[in-house]
Amino acid sequence: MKNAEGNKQYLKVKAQAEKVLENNLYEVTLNGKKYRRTVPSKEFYVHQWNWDSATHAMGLIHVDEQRAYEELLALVSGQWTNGMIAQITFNPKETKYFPGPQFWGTEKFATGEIVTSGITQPPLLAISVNYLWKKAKDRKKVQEFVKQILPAVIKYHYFLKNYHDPENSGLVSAVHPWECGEDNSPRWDLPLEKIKLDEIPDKVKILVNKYRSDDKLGDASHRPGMDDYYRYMYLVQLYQDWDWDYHTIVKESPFLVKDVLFNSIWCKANESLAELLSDSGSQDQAKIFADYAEQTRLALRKLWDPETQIFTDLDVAQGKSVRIKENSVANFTTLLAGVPEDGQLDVLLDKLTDPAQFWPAYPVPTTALSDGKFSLTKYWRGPTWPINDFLIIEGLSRYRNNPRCRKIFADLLDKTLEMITKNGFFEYFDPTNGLARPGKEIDASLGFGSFSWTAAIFLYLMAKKGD
Ligand code: 2M8
Repeated sequence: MKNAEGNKQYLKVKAQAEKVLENNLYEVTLNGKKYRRTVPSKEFYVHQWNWDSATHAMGLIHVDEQRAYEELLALVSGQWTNGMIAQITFNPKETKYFPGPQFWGTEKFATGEIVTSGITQPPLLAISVNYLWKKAKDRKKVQEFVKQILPAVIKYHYFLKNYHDPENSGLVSAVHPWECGEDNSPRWDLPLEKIKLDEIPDKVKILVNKYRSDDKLGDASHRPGMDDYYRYMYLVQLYQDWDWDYHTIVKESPFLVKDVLFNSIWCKANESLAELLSDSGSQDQAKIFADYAEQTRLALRKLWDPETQIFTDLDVAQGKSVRIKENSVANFTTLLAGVPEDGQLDVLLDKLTDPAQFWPAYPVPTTALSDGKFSLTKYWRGPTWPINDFLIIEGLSRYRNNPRCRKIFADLLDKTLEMITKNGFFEYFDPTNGLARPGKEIDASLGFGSFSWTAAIFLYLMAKKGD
């Protein structure tokens, strides 16, 4: 959609995107202070999610700068004393989401009334703060905002480094599929299979059977299976039993992975933090995070598997180190961290633009179409997710001197905007036709509709197109 008519259409959809974010705003007073947060979707995800919020702010900065700041300040408001910023910051008035606050045993780590889950998510926060810093029009306000939020971001990065990479490998470990963000990706099949269902205590299964709610709201066949949920909640139970002590969790957990996507974001986030610190005149501190970034980039390069020609995740639970050889979208997120060089870059781009693998009508699917594990509808096992497109578009823009990257960047940007324009703000999409549900009317959605992530990414990409 490149003509004038198309541009008019985009502007209409832009206004709709703003409306989605407006409707998904909620206000809550905690510890005597008012917070404004954006929920991913009022249908199910009724709390604040970490990497969703970091993305929301990157869309909001183009429509309401103050709200973008408040979104991130609300996100860090529940930071634990060890520095952890959680996957979920709960809204105490909401009950429809499972697992809600009562299932985590995290009350004693709460900041007064601000209760969170016990794990984190891909650390997009510093990338988002740096983006706000660069884009805000009111320079005085953004300066105040950066000054206010920086200590929390620094503390969060030290948390990730010290507790999630205690061996100083450059790669942080994720302790839960929910921490990775792409929950039921085929990449976690192998590590999860090792948690045998008969090892999981009955009380965990009973709890899941009784309280699980996502499968009652949407189409259950699109969601992770019951066996996945038993394992997810078993891990939550184990970590509660270990009192959320991350030294123990990282040493003992049956699930521990070096996730390529998480670490690509980690690398870029450290670069972003270094830039922010350097712009604020803290050169010495900036160097620490620039070094973290470089260490991670080098470690990611070592994940290249010559046989499959993929940057592979590692299963590192309980002292082992096993490559996970899944042909997934995570491979391309390495662009964000400037990981692929020369020969690898061409292989990666060949894979990305191959219609039989990752370049159907509406790329980029989460799993290669040619892969036996590809599913058209099952959550993180096939569909196209705007967040992945966003990460890859950002990654490609890093290689803007390369003509091929420039071309793919422009194509993917247009295709993602078009997909959302044609269908609306769904959680994810059928990569083969861009519809929200194959063969059905659009209102029967893939995931939930009026999704903040998708709306924010639309706003972000519109701005990127104009850059
Ligand atoms: C999904 O994950 C949550 C658990 O965190 C769930 O399925 O209940 C994922 O898509 C995750 O990446 C996302 O942040 C969250 C909210 O949109 O939903």
